[in-house]
Amino acid sequence: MTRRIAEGTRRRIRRASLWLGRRATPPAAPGDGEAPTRGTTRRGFIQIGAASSVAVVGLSRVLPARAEPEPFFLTITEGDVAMEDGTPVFFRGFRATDAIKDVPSIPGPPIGNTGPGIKGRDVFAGDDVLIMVTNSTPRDHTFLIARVDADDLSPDPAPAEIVKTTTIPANQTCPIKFTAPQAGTYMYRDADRNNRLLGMYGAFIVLPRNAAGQLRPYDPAPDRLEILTELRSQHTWVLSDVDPVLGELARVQRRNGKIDYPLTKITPRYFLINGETGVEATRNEQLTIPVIPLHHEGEPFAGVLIRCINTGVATHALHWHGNHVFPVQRNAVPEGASPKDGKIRAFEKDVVRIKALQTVDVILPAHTGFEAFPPLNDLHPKVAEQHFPMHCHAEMSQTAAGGSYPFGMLTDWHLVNNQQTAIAVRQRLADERRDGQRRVPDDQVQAAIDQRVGNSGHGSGSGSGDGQGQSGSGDGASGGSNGGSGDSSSGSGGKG
Ligand SMILES: [Cu+2]
Repeated sequence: MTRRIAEGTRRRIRRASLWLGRRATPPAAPGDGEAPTRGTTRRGFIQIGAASSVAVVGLSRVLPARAEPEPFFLTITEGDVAMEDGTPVFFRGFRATDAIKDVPSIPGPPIGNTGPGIKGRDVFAGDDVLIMVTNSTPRDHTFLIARVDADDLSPDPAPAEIVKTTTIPANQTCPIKFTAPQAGTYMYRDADRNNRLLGMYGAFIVLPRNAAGQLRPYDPAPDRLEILTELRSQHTWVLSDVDPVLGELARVQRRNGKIDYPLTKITPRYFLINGETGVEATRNEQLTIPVIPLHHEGEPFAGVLIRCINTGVATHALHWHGNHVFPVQRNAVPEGASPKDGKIRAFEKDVVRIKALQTVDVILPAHTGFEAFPPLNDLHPKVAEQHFPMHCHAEMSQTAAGGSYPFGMLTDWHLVNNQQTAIAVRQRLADERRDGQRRVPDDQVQAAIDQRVGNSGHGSGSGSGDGQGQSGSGDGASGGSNGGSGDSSSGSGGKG
């Protein structure tokens, strides 16, 4: 499952080395916290860039001299959010203070730019950051940003606090002012575990200060893995575990800031990426889904950065079909020298394990898996667009509500032959997403329910393992529908 780059094929070594350098770099000019040392402009991270020289166009912003920071505004609220199967789940969470609807946003509004493109205001390492947190609930809450590398199970985790746990009293607004830490992927949250599980979290993204306006996860330094080419885009995946029972406790304990519900009782039933699952999570090209123009022979190596944040209590194991990924940063710490032999390497991973409260940033290369066959060429039926799933390998998180598949922690990624196709694919996904949000006429819903009830109405409790024919004919509706009743009866036979 885990291999060093150096143990792959010769071609893999050559290509991977081109892209993820393993040599020490000359020391970077140390950031003095005032301004980027190279270049005077900053820009939001681009959605697609054919080459970095092209990519700079149009998105430049001039760095102001150290002025009072423009605040981010968050409001703590609560309310029902419908899950994929229609179940309303009660959440405590954050929303944008100027949001029109007073319901929690799951995940909370990001602080910083989550990408792709410009999705939120950039925060650079060393910036002054001001977050105005309004608590619109009748109970106290807390606000915390901490680098965590112990998981939630340890009795007394000792996080490195970036923002110390700050109490936001009921019905009050508190300014949270701090200096942005080292570049990386962080989470803001209520310090209380149950409040976090109820939805009180969001992404906090800090960009490197000395990357000369390029999209990189961190500043270069001799003791860090060197990334030789700029990344084509970045994405942020906020992973959520949702336990509706905890939500029901919160619903009836409005004034209680800390709900008494031990970790041993927590049973998440919904698992989300950026608040979504199912078909919605495979169409969200605005936020979640990389649509990556293929890296062509002879071009500088290309990939996208995916920042994964586990807000839950379960350990998740993300698996990208179609290619492997390179974790380059964990808990906002770049991959560095191995304590065993002092060497700096990138590990190529099929599945990436992310424990509770951890963040892992991976690079997904913009090429087809090297073992893929037949090779991609002009005769290949998928030459213009390949599309692959990504899902969590932790078994319970592949479903919703304890068994509804595939409504778990999943999404897709697409590899396309050029930028024109990338634009077309994004447009198609956006169209499908809009179509999927249209209300289905009631008679069609009823017809679907009738058909479903008919198909699955095989007799229960008979325990007769070989009564497939009878079982099939017992399904009034499906028995009459077509000759395929054998399919459903074999399913029920297997169950019996
Ligand atoms: Cu898999």
